[in-house]
Amino acid sequence: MLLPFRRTHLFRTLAHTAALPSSPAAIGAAISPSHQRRYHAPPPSISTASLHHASLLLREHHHAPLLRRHTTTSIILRSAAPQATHPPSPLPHRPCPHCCSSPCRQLTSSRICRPFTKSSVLPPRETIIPRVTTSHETKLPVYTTAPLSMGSSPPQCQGVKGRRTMATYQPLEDKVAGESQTRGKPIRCRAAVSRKAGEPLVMEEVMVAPPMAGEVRIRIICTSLCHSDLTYWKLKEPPACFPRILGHEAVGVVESVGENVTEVAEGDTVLPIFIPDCGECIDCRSEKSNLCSKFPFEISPWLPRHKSSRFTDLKGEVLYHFLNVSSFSEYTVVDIDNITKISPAIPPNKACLFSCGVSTGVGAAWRTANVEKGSTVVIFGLGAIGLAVAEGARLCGASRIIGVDTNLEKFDVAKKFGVTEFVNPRNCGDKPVSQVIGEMTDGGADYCFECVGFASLVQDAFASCRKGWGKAIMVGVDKPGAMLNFSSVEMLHYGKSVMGSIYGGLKPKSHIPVLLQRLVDKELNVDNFITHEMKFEDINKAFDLLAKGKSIRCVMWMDK
Ligand code: CXF
Ligand code: ZN
Repeated sequence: MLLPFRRTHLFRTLAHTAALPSSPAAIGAAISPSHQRRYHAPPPSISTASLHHASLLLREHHHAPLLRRHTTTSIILRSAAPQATHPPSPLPHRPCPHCCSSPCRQLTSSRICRPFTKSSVLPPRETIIPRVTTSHETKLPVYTTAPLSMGSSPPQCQGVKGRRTMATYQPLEDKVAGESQTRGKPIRCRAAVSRKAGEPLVMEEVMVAPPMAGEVRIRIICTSLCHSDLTYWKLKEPPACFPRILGHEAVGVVESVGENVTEVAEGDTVLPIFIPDCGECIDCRSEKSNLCSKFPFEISPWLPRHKSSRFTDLKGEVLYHFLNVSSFSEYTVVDIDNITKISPAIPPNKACLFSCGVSTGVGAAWRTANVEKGSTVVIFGLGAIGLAVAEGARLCGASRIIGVDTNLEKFDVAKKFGVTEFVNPRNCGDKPVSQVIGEMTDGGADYCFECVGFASLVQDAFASCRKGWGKAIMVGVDKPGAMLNFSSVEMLHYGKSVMGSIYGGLKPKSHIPVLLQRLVDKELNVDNFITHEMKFEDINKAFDLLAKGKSIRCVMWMDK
């Protein structure tokens, strides 16, 4: 075995059988009507799309061979020097009576939230995190309460104001002054237009109309490439449509706002985020959901509020929007419900990652799964999303983070994100990977994340969970129409859960400021996600790198 990391434990899995279910033959039985009544379960086969609340395509293509089982001896390697050292804690996972049980306004350094210091830097899921209010004098977010102080850094109730540790990105402010001159007028700018499925994007000039009521026009500073862009670039059938301006991970500056927009002002730094957060509907008001029902999320060619496009090419032909963002353009228009104001102090190349990938993975561990301190986590697929789940699990204080991937090179990278142990399904002999995980964890993991986008892997994740409380969380997105099959008996008898997670279960306007504060405090590390940075005009190179599995995130700068 040529593996580039030290090993303290190298052990062969034994021939004894673990109690976990994993046989493909056991999978496929229909869920009985009585089960449906009991668990409010969907009909016999559960649509993966319904678990994600959308028919979407996201496939980590370079993971395609994941989980093929081969006949060589199963070898499990445990990394000797895990990045994250989180001793298991017997402490219950509940709010600290001093400062977390209700929104805290007055934290001082003497009132530290003890249960979450050191080993868990994210607040427990049940902590109420209010939406951020903004101060137009300072143009910086000011938090109404302080959920940000439960880490190892000193508590701070007053948001990011006055404690910026990173230099403000100056070019944003230089340009802001002139931008009001374009208010109310169409803007002619460069965009990378996807004109035909799978063909190189065309860098061309386009017209971006002024924002309509409830919308915001943004000058993009940085945009990065996510697998969903690749998926919808390649897809030939609906919901794909062309010509389209793809891109949904970005950061920018508000150029102008439409009628009735008061939440942001010209010059504010913002993240456009594909998930809306209106703050008013029953779902936005509930802590249990991030699925706004005012503008239910869909893969639409239009902006959500007026169901129309703000883009045309120079011949007057309409260009379609993508995921409510369309950031592969120097300017774009986004609904205010899809905008989160952030501090201009956050370096843009890092900030843009929070529009999708990093937040999706970290949120899946924090908000969807609610990983507790001392937990054992398994991540199927060590691409960008899987690595972000690892980072989230580490922040939540997980003790063991087991990465499953067929690509050995991923293991070396994954160590930097806190993955402590690795399983290569190709080396599991004739044992199903769930059996190997069952043996490693003495009965199954607490949380198993599927981050590739294969329905069959969700079943493996489910089978790798501990009976009684294990949760399998779907983060990867399989093709539309893909179905999940679970044994009715196993589902009934084992007491496990399967959960869908879109945007990591995060409510953008409440939770992104929490994550960004972790970034500022250097608790959340995103440096290792950025494998490439380039000029916007080199966007086709970025597509190529991601398609070949050579990048985690390519960040493109508009003005470099
Ligand atoms: C996807 C998740 C499903 C909807 C489209 C976007 N996430 C990230 O790219
Ligand atoms: Zn994405």
